[in-house]
Amino acid sequence: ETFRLSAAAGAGALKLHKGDITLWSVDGATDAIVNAANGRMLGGGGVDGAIHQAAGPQLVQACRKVPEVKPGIRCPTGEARITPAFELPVSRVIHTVGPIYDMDKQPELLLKNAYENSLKLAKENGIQYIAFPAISCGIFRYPPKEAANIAISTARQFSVDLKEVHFVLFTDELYDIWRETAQEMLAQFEK
Ligand code: AR6
Repeated sequence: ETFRLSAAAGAGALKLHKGDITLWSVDGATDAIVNAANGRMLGGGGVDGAIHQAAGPQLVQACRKVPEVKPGIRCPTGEARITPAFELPVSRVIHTVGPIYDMDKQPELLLKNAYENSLKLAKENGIQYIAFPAISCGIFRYPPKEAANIAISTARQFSVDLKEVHFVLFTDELYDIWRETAQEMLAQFEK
């Protein structure tokens, strides 16, 4: 399903899909998927595990080269880092770290920062098409409706920077929540 990110002519689009983000790509040159990583950036479960599996072992090698900002931490919560995508069909992977909902202070701000810093890094690297999973909505237990509000409102704020912002939702429940939230916040493209 496709929505307009703003009323302005030529503004970017928001597209929602259900499925596996490791299979997503638009052109293999100006596209990137976002990984819901952890601060160490050396892989994990959930979408992080799936992305590392699909990208192949070179991805963890590239992540190891990202400098640590404190011992063991390459990407603090709310920040983002970029690597090549290796065997994935996209050009780059943007790794971000969302908050652990019932543990981190100010989870709303940290989740907004994770989306915002991913979108800024995409722009700086010439990415025109980006796909996000539902950051923090799995192992990190963020309530999905609140997460959808933050995800879509932050995407809208950066709509001038990118041609398309996609969300690839892994479950029917998440897809329905994202669609409902987009319908509340955005106008739909004329069919
Ligand atoms: N494509 C799209 N979405 C997926 C996929 C996939 N292939 N696989 C899972 N999801 P999670 P988090 C969905 O747990 O909550 C890792 O261990 C999943 O259904 O992957 O940010 C990291 O290393 C959920 O809706 O990420 C961190 O330690 C969403 O992706 C920690 O988990 C996010 O769930 C991060 O936890």
